[in-house]
Amino acid sequence: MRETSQKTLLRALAGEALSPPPVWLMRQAGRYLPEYRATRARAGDFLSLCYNPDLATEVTLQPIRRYGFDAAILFADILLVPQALGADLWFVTGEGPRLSTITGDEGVAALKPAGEIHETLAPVYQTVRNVASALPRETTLIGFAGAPWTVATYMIAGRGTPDQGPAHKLKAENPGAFEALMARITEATIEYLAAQIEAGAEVVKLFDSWAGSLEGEDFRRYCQQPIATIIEALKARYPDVPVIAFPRGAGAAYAGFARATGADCVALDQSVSPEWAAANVQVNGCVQGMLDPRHMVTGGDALVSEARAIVRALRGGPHVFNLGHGITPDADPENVHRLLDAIRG
Ligand code: 1CP
Repeated sequence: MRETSQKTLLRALAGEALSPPPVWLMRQAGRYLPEYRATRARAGDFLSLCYNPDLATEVTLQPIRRYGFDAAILFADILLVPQALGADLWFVTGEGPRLSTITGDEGVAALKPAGEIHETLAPVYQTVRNVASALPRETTLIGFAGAPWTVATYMIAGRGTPDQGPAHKLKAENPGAFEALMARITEATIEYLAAQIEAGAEVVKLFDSWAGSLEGEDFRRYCQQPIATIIEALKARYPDVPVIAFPRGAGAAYAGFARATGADCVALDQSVSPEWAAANVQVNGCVQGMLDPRHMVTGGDALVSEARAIVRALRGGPHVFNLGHGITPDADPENVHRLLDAIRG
């Protein structure tokens, strides 16, 4: 049995203010690490890496070995759920993901039922089991999925888009198909995260990377509401498993997001200040994020002073140190050591 009491991440998510705060980084396993690039080359391509439990376990553990982060995040991708629902998925080197597109009712009708995703995703659950048994006992294992809106934007457009235009268009022109798609993704996400928890994930995170393009009532209906539905279903079965929600780009709507969704922790991007987050978001629970990932490329005194400013502003309440978005492939691995020294002193 791993001891919960030693796990700083679980303590912070439960509401404890810790000094220093626990730390992990979004995309901590990734192309900025030479050992990741070597393992990915062995796998051949990105999807083969995601579906190979031995190699996916290896890359999940690499940043833990190198840096001793307080949490490991499962190595997988948010686009595995669309694939498990029957979408075609492939990655174009140097460009990114490509999927078959959903343009109307037939596309949604052709998807598999949510209950049938597990055969495709079984290797991911095996990775979770492997990592859970290999982690140091002070390290927490985070599982994750994309939030329905963000996953829908990729399933509709077939790729990443600057303004999520195709998804907004389907939402406006065929709300029936759009809402049926959102409902299917929501159901599949509950299934997927429950299976990750059964396999050993101790925390789960929902990435709504494109929440920032939803305004007003759309934000409530298509970001907040589906996330609340997923959290409610998970809490009914696993009341003690904390959930982190990342409605990236939510701006002022970060305030109140935890209460509206039941999230135990809200992850914030670098557009908000730590002082604002302390006054408006941390009042409702744990917060995470905000350091601009560019500091991991540029380093220097600014990295240290910005990291310390975040720690200082949030030290009165529960805080998990993280970046405002994923670490980029051009980051210097040495800057991660500098960051950890600045936080852990
Ligand atoms: O070439 C490579 O090796 C692939 C790069 C890569 C990596 C390392 C992709 C392709 N996905 C991942 C892993 C990944 N993706 C993780 C694993 C663990 C970790 O954080 O260390 C996670 C949590 C994700 C989540 C993810 N995938 C998101 C949400 C978070 C975010 O960054 O906003 C999104 C939007 C994706 C889609 C995706 N997968 C990969 C790319 C390049 C993209 C973005 C594509 C686009 O919008 O154009």
